[in-house]
Amino acid sequence: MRTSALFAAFLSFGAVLPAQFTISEVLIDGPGSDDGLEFIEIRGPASTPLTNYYVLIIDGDGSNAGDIDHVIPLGSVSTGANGLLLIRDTTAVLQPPPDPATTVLVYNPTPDIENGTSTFVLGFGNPPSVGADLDADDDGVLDNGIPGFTTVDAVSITDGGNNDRMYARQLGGTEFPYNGEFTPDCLYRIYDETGAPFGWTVADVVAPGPTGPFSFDFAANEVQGGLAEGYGPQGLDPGRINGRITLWTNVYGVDAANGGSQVMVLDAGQANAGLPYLFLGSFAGTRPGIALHPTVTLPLNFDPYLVALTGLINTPLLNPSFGVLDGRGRTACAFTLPPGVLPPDIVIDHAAIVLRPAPFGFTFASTPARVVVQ
Ligand SMILES: [Ca+2]
Ligand SMILES: [Ca+2]
Ligand SMILES: [Ca+2]
Ligand SMILES: [Ca+2]
Repeated sequence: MRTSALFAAFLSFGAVLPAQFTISEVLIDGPGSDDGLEFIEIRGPASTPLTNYYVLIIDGDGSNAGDIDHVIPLGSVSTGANGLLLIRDTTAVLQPPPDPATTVLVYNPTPDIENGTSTFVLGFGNPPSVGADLDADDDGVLDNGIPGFTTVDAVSITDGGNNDRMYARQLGGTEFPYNGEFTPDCLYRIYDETGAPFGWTVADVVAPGPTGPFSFDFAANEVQGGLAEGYGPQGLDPGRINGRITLWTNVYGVDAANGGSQVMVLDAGQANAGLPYLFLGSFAGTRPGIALHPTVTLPLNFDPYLVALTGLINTPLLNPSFGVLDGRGRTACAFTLPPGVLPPDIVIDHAAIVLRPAPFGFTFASTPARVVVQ
């Protein structure tokens, strides 16, 4: 990826959603039968009515592209004292149970939410009717937007089907290209320290029973967006404030034969604004990592790649691997694999550290982020 494209992605990051309400979590494909397992979590200001708000689900599968599958009215409820609304399709007890401060709205989508290519939309106004087709020619462009309806948040996933369509980007939201490995069971939002949206992640989930707890499937490596085993959120937390990771990635993997790039966005927080950072990587995993300071452990194990990166800064492979964080303590760095350099099925982890020049020290280590050579 060209540097200009990298920074275009970075600058648009987090700036597309000025809304006060956001979609924070979605489970559409639980283990076993989905009925009774599906939920959507909304996060916003505390104890605030969602008057005239709706969740829309737009089908993206082939000849059904653009069809409104579900219209879920939220106008009868307010967020809870913690800012959360949990929309559930059953009253069965969840594990772990939602925070008592969360508002729980029971709404059972019939039929169940489709597990393929879909766009999830949160907004207000006059919703379209169930069955309406907003993309008559199935070209992936909404023919007239969503007439009479104002979108405040949108996200799309896909199962990679031929002629499938995603609509979130034209609505100001985020689309996940097919990762080549798995169709996500869930979407999970990452927020920054201020509660502003930072990035979306997706995963498959596993659970010991029909009502959870729903763990991300790290064993099968069916996670993307910076979720990492042993660091940050390890599973869904419906009705509870989402956990944090500090290194987000835009794609699951890069192609071995053709090469490709993965953009990583670091959120080291306001306390680290203006300080120098360094991205490093390892082919040897994240545990136990390298202790740099009593409170700062780099989640990467020593190997020749890590050692090489300490002396090869800002190369096309990892760029810019060294620089200065912006006023919010953020930056972006791209890992770019040239064609034919590595065979498929290799996993590489990256992480970033933040340095204090004087007196010299380490103030921060990010969570690790994985890229899979596919
Ligand atoms: Ca489903
Ligand atoms: Ca169209
Ligand atoms: Ca259509
Ligand atoms: Ca949650």
